[in-house]
Amino acid sequence: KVRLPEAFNVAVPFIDRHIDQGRGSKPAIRTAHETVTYAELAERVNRAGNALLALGMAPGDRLLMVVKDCPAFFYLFWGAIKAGIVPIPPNTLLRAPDYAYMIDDSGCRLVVYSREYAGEIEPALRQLGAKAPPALTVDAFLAEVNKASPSLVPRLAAPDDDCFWLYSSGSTGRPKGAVHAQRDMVVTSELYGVRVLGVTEEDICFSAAKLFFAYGLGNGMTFPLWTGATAVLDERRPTPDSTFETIETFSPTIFYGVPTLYAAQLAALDAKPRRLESLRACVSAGEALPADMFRRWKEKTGTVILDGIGSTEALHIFIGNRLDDHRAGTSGRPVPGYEVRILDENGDPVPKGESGRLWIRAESAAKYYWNKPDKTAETMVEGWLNTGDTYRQDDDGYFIYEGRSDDMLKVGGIWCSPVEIENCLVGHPAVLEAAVIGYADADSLIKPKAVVVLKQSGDAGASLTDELMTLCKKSLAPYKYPRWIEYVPELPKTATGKIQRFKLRD
Ligand code: 3SK
Repeated sequence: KVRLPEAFNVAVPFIDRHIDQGRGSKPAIRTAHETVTYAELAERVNRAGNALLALGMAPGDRLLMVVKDCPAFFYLFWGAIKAGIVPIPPNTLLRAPDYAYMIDDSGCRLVVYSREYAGEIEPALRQLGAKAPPALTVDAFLAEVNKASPSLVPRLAAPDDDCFWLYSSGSTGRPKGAVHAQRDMVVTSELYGVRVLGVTEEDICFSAAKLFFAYGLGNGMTFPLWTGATAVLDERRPTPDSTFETIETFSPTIFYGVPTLYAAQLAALDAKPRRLESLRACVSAGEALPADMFRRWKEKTGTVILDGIGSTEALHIFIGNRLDDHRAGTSGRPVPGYEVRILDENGDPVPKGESGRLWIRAESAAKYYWNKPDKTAETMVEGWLNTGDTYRQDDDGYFIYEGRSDDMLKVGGIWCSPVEIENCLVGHPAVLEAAVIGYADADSLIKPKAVVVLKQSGDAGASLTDELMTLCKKSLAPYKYPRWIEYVPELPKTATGKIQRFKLRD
């Protein structure tokens, strides 16, 4: 168990502690535009907390922060927490209706957004009309920060008190606000960051997975701040070129990616070698890393990729490979401090080697889903979390991912609901019905594939396929569009009319 005082504020050990420990002049954050020391970070966090209070927020209020990977993300997140305000950083790739839903569902008192997202946030606010809370851009917020006082007394809380939320998507229905407690970031940073990865203050951490993602939040913010290391932030869309350039410029010691990016990086390394020798470890999560990719990366870079599995609800990786204990093609073994069970449909443990549903018990687990008691009861049972993943263990105890127990897909490491893509496709006048399934691409990574029934079968053709793909790209978060569209005369269904996606997968 991770021990914490009865009354504390988690911003103190993550931010202020470093000043007392003599790290004031050390870089906490580096970007292509600026370096922020621990002393500057502590001061700006205080100013940000004071600015939020001056803008009318009170302890317990929620702040929706749709912010790119930049130092202001840190100021807002920690300033809110230090002032007792609850920050909610959603996925920044969503569309206006998604944000309208989250603003309304969370009852947030303020929205702060990077100006790059104005094209989605402003229509979301307009859609809410009189119900919309005040909103301002990060630039406008930073102007308030500059005017605010540099000292802020931390608002005391218990380790179990609400601290921040992350929205998690479901196979049907709307995203769920997973409510995390003050304790949770300490637990993930200590159990996975320190005890599995061995992050120390000597490390320089670069996460291509963005901060809004639970995986990126740990990799790129809480692990470096917990250990007094340096976080490298890159606001650009992660591509092989952008990530290699960042690695060559800042010499990180740990790089965190997802399999889709590692696949693209491997292809780029075939064309042009890059200087990656600063890396002592690479980490992957979001979807299972194919064994072949692990081998090719090691061959090309000399570094291993430590694959692991985590969740928004658990906050970070709970089963993972380690530098001194890894096996390609597996998610590794349970992170010390996490309990893991594979259960059959009756809730009994399966014999070793057999597949079943993965349940975990985690001190970092979300307390509940906001406003969703039924979903909370399904997922969080007597202290255990139902991950929704099917797993088996090999003879040596390594965990092997076998797929989802529902129809959800992970695309580039981000959850994607087939129902949402299907709803978008049936919005096209030529489409009668659609089913979306995961389909493996040339790198064995899953992408959405649509199976479509048309109103008039003669309409199928390349131009309709282009139209449908464009419609999805425009209406949905861009990673969700179907990479392939197949036309069929009818879809397999149950007697009650439910689409049997598993039959299409087979
Ligand atoms: O997808 C994962 O494996 C993951 C890992 C760490 C934190 C969050 C998630 C969803």
